[in-house]
Order: sequence, then C-alpha cells, then structure tokens
Amino acid sequence: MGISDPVIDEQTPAADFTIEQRWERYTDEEHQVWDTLYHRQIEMLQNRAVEEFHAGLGLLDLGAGGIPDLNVINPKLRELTGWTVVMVPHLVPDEVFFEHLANRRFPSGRFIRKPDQLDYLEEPDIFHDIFGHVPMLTLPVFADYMQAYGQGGLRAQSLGRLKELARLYWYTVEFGLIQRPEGLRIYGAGIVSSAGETPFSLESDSPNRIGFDLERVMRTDYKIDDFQQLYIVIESFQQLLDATQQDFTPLYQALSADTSRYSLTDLQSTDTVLQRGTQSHATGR
Ligand code: HBI
Ligand code: FE
Repeated sequence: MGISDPVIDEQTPAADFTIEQRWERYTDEEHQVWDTLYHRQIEMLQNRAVEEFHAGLGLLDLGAGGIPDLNVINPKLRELTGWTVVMVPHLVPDEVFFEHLANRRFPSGRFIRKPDQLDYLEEPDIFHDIFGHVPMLTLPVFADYMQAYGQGGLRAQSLGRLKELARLYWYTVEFGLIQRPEGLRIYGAGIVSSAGETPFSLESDSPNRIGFDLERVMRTDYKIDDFQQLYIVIESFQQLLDATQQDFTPLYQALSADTSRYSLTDLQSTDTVLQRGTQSHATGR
C-alpha cells in the first residue's frame, strides 16, 4: 500500500489510528521535495487560489522551508480556529476519518512523495494534506464547515448515505471553486496541490462549471483518476456551511424516493451553468 516510510512502519498506531510525526526523522531529500512542490505551487496559485488560502499559508508560515513540524503549526492553528493536525499512517476507515473531523482534528499522511512522483500519487501524502487542506482550516467559517461535514459523515454512515455525502466532500473540499468579484478562484485541496489541475480547473474550456446545489452534488458521481469533468462553484463559504448545517433527513428521503443519478458530463435544466464544457480533455478531441 502506497509509499513505504520506515517511521510509519516502526510504529503501532493508537486506537484512533494516529501515529507520531517524529519530524526530526525526515531526510534532507524529503524536505527538498516539500520545498520544490511548495515553490512550484505558489507561483501557479497567484491570482488563482482564493485569498483566504494564501492568508492561511502565511498565518501558519508553511513556506518557512521544509516539511512543517506539527509541534510548530498546531499551537498556531489551535489558537486560530481550535483545529489541530494529527498524523495517520495511510488512508483510515471512513468512521475514523469522520470522528477526527467532528472533533476538529485533521488526519494527515506522514509520508511525502518521492522526487520522481511529483505529479501523481495514489493516496494523499503530507504535501496534499497539509499544503492543500490546512490553510483553509485557519478560516473560521471553513473550519466550522469541515467539522459539520465530519458530524454529517457519522450520521450519513448510520443512515447508509455515505456515498452521497462523500460526493459533497469531493466537489467542495477537494475540487471546489468559488466566485469572487475579480473572477473564479480555487479553494479545493485536490486542485491547489496539483500543478496540472490548477490552471485546468479555471482556464480550460473542457470541463463543465456550475453553481452549487446540495442535492445536485449528492446525485453526481465523480472520477478519481483524471482532471475533473465538472467543477462546482460556490458563492461564499457561508453558503457551504449553511447547506451543511441543515437537517439532511428530507434530502436523504428524496434521494431514496427518486434514485436517479446524473452522469458526470450531462447538464440539467435546473443547473446554473457558468461554462458548458467541450469535454475535449476527456474525449481527446
Ligand atoms: N483517510 N487519511 C485519510 N484521508 C482522507 O482524505 C480520507 C481517509 N479516509 C476516508 C476518506 N478520506 C473518505 O471516506 C471521505 O471523505 C468520504
Ligand atoms: Fe484531500
């Protein structure tokens, strides 16, 4: 599974799957990978990532050089929004993941990709998890949204609605865009941590881009192995938090009563269409 990391392998995870970071054990080569990725993305993200993302990087000083030390960033993050980052070996079971989020703990991988894997990896590493996700956790409204998602996840699991709820995470936390007066901006962690998808998500004429609608998102499948064919655009982070804090019971009932699901590329008459994509990337034409 994934990339081998001796500092993970030597530990027995706790009951909540956490391990110690043992920051002093990262090699120079590993710190170098962080720095290479960091500088590449910072360039790419000027005027593309939402302002609050850049602010979060600054508040936590994530560009100080090398892989961040949790003992340094956690006191700052806790002070700002009450969140902390914990280390986990690899992907953790859904209920463990949700339980951490519901308690304002963000589970991050410890390992970092190898120098010859800068652009592709199968599971989230510390660059994706900390550079991608943690800056937004400095923003109170987004911090609250992530906790509400974790709490919703625990409920969805008991109601058998995990698949639908996971789509919300995918289309917002991982691949979300936001409309700003100066133009579209990126806040999704899967995009900000990817050199290829950063310009693609905003500038390509291939993908569809539509406004946020919770039921629409929950009815729409996604692909994990290529750039997205559909991006969901929110108007504000408050919109996201409001949507998540409502009682999902009627929505889940509607999803059971009408089981129709939308294909990735079909637009619906009720969609707020920002761009009708050509899908040239997916079809190769
Ligand atoms: N575990 N470490 C880790 N990181 C994730 O992003 C993650 C996970 N386990 C489950 C999971 N994500 C997903 O189930 C959901 O968000 C739905
Ligand atoms: Fe992620």
